[in-house]
Amino acid sequence: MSAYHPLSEAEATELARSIRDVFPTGEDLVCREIGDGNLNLVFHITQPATGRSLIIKQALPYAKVVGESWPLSLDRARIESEALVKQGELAPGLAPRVYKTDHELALTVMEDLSDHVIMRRGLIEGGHYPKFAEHISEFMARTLFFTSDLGMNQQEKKKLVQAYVNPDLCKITEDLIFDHPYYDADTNNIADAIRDAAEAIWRDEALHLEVALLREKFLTHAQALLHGDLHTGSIFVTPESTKVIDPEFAYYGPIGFDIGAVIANLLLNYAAQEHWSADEAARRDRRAELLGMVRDVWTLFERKFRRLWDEHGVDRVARSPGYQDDYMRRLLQDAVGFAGAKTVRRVYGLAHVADIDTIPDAAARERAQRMALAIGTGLIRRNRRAESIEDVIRIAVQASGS
Ligand code: SR1
Ligand code: MG
Repeated sequence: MSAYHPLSEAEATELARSIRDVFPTGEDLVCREIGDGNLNLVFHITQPATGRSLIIKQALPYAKVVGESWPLSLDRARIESEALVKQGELAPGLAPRVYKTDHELALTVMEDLSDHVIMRRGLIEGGHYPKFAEHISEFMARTLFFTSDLGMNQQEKKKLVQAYVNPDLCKITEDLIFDHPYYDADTNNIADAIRDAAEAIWRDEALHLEVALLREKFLTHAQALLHGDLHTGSIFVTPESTKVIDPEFAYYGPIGFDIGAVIANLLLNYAAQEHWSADEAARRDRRAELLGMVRDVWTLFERKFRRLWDEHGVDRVARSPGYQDDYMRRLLQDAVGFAGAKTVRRVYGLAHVADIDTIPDAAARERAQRMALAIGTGLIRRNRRAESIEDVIRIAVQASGS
């Protein structure tokens, strides 16, 4: 196939036919474009006769959520496919298999995970994922440690920093997470009912200082190769399995950004329980479960990251007494701050979350939005003073009034 153009379903089918690992026989294939994200085309191709299937993800040269007026580099598809392969190597079983990449067509052919559910949908529908914290902490500890100066040769790391320079996608984050929610930007999408809460945030200069400090870390702190967009829409789950997808925002950044993304999205669902739990008792139980997941994600991550450091640390300086403790304290504080910023932007920034937006009852939706903002701003205010993951739990419990 030739130079870049968005594939038709017929072209996607032809391409799929060449993936002999998945379709060794010539029976008919059925293709559907199922992309419901913000940026890309996603083709789901099945072979009804054998039950085999795969996914083709193709980048568009603009942000689908906005249109052609927002151009985006196709190089993000190369970054995504290389990150998928690297994450699959570093965290076996926790990323989809990649069958083929085509940089010219800006696409990746990968494992179909339709036997899993997107975690955001699973949580909305009340699913239980008892192994999630174990899996996601493993994914983050291994991918972040082994791409950092702690876990790999530092000159080789500089080459990776270069390979993963991702300016267009970083710019989306810089604007939509660290800038636009803090003034009356055109991109914001603010429900009338909570405009007063957004305006209060626009006036809060102490909060703006904390966000500026977090943004500085995002801009300058090339600690490890991040996933870069690790929300619950980028994670497929079953009760037994977890697969992390969509690392198109991958770049070298602060480790706490990925951890904060996971925590923020659990807390957004926590706030959304204003609607999704059937009654007060169910709500109390579900929220306790979600906070247990938040606690476990951090606690297991910390334990695993420290163990990797002790067993695989690459140099002498990193064994300086006190350095590991200081580093882990800073990771926690960064994670708390980034979790806060990621929570706020999902309430009235450009891209919201279905957990809250699909709440049909206006009053419950408004309560959830206000609660998420209270949690998000609480985390941002706390970040540099956070001492333990219990600080996060306390802020969430206080915001829910329970
Ligand atoms: C224009 S893209 C909007 C958001 O979708 C992605 O998942 C990222 O979180 C981005 O900020
Ligand atoms: Mg995505």
